Amino acid sequence: MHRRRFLRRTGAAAGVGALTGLAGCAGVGGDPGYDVGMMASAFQPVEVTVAVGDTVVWETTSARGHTVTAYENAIPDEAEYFASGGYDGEETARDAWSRDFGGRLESGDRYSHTFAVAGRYDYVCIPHETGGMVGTVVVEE
Ligand SMILES: [Cu+2]
Repeated sequence: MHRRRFLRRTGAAAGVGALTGLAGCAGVGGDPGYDVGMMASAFQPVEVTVAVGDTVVWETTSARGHTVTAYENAIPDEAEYFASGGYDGEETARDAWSRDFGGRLESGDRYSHTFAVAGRYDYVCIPHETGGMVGTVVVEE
């Protein structure tokens, strides 16, 4: 599947580091360098399916700032919590946003997370939650 290959490639690019992967090669060869774009009020695509060990890269592709914030109760029990800003829990992430927009990804900013546990992960963009900006990562064995 194209998506699988794509994710594997971005994972490798992320390992290379900021010099290439994050320098902004959007559009080159049709590979945007990220897996999930954050549009004005939606994750695109809303759902992605990856394999255990894959890294998913999000990028804010609109002018508005967004967050990637896992729903603590909607990820596998054994899974590591994830949120832009590196917060270790949903409440912490929400508090940080309320306080000073902690975890905000401005236009062109990226966030990535490597999924080590199979299962379904639902996440949200805190400032646009009421607008329905939620997404899902499905991690297969
Ligand atoms: Cu948002």
